Amino acid sequence: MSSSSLDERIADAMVHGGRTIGSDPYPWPFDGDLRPQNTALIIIDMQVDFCAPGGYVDVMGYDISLTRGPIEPIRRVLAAMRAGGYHIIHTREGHRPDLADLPANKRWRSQRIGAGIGDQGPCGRILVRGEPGWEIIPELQPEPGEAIIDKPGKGSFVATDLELVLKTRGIRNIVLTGVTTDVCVHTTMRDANDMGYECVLLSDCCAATKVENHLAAIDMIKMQGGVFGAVATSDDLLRVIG
Ligand code: C5J
Repeated sequence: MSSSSLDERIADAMVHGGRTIGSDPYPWPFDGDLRPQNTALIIIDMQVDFCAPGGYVDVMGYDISLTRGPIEPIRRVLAAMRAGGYHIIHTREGHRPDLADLPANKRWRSQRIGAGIGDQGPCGRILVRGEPGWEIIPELQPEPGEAIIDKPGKGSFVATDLELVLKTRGIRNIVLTGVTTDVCVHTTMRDANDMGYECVLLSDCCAATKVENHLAAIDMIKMQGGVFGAVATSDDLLRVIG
């Protein structure tokens, strides 16, 4: 780690080809150090259970046209970041078939609304690893070499090796996409931010099961000068890296 001051390092990054994207409430990343080697795209939970007919979100009665909205923008960002040699990470929310990692309260709450996690649904057992509903949707299938993080919770760090993957690969900038903005994406962003990662959320590459929650979640990020990081659109990113 260099002993130079933060201001010196930021000035150095800018002089040596520093790049930022147009984002709110500050140009991201904060120090202009945006490179394929230190930056990952994380695509959160773009699974059948969250974005396809017969999945968990559909069974709960929410409108999957909302959670399907980010598919095309994510596809464009994914193609550009793959082409640019950036790190690509996918996550999947799901539980062991024996449900040993499913907290009783999580199961109870889902059963109460008729979408019991672990129970049989139109796409197999809901949110259970290996079932058709748990698979990533065909439009955003991972390619060989891209890390897939299986998580039993809403955040991507608890009970996973995501931190080890990020550290091993030298990643410190994270571009967040996926569903849902207010639950798994936000939890992951908050945790990553607390761990010192420099995060940006792409607003059109995320969605919630309620538009107001999506908008509120975006607003929360931008408080206090960017309390959890920054917010941009896919076009803002593609203009710089595309
Ligand atoms: C939820 C998620 N909403 N992926 N999961 O239960 O956001």
